[in-house]
Amino acid sequence: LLESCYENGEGALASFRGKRAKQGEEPVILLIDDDTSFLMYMKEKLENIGWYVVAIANPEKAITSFYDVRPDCVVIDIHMKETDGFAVLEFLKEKLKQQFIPTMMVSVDNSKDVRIKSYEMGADDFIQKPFDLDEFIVRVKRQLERKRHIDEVLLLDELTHVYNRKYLKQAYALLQSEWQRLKEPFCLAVLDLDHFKQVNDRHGHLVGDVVLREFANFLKQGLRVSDIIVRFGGEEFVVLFPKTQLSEARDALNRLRETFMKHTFHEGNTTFSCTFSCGVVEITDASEPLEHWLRLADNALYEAKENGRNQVVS
Ligand code: GH3
Ligand code: MG
Ligand code: MG
Ligand code: MG
Repeated sequence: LLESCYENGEGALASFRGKRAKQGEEPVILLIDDDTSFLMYMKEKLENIGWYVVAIANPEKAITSFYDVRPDCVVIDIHMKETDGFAVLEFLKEKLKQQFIPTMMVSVDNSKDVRIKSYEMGADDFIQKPFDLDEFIVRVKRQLERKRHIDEVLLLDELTHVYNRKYLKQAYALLQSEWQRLKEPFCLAVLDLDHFKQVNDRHGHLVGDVVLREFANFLKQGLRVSDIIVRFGGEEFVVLFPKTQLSEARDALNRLRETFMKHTFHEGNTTFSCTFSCGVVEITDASEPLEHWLRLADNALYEAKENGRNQVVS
């Protein structure tokens, strides 16, 4: 039974989803190898050090589950029964263009040709089987560090450390492909600080920056780990709410709005507060481009501003 779980990937994915919902921050390693006893061994060892491991023996299943897993590193066996590891790497190439996910090839064949081909095809590392577990771990760790660094440089907003617009595109693409399978609604909100120009004019640009940072932290604390927070530009933020209906998103945003308006900022002897307005839409058809939904959310935001600000319009 265990073997068949690994074989078709279903069991591995189901338990993974359960765990991911609880935690969320630990690195996720996708192991693709036709040797199920090797997978079981590796899964146990790597989970002992706190990584999430999705171990899949069927390369095709591994490819189709790629978007669910959202791995931080992919380890691919080269010699497998049906598809070889290079074919898997080739297939992942397109997906890996959109986001950086390090790949590590493993093989009993340590010939120069196999090593060269691995690197030529874009693999980030190659390790011969059987390997020393400590060495394997340190080499995967190194790849995870590279990913974290690259993501930070490319995908995080410098001032607020939430995601930037580039990441929004990636995240929407991922949710699009999930939507194609499950047709589950999700939501998108545009949030804009009210009269933010006045904050800058009265208290200076640096205080304005502090407000932006605190607002971003507010969003992080008040929303789910799975919600995707983006600084879209200036004092405008976008939030994607996966697996969320409109009423839930609206409630969450209103809760946030009420706590944020009560928050006071201190500058010298003066204290002040700040509010935001928000437009939120439910994405009922993710085959539409991101821009379509941004436009609709923007219209709702405009309405919120027109109606007196400090409100959520859907
Ligand atoms: P509204 O309620 O209609 O949204 O009014 P507003 O004043 O917030 O809107 P407006 O678009 O007129 O002004 C946005 C201001 O945000 C102007 C700009 O100086 C400020 N801003 C944009 N980016 C930054 C930033 O990175 N730091 C600081 N301190 N201010 C910024
Ligand atoms: Mg093999
Ligand atoms: Mg504004
Ligand atoms: Mg604005």
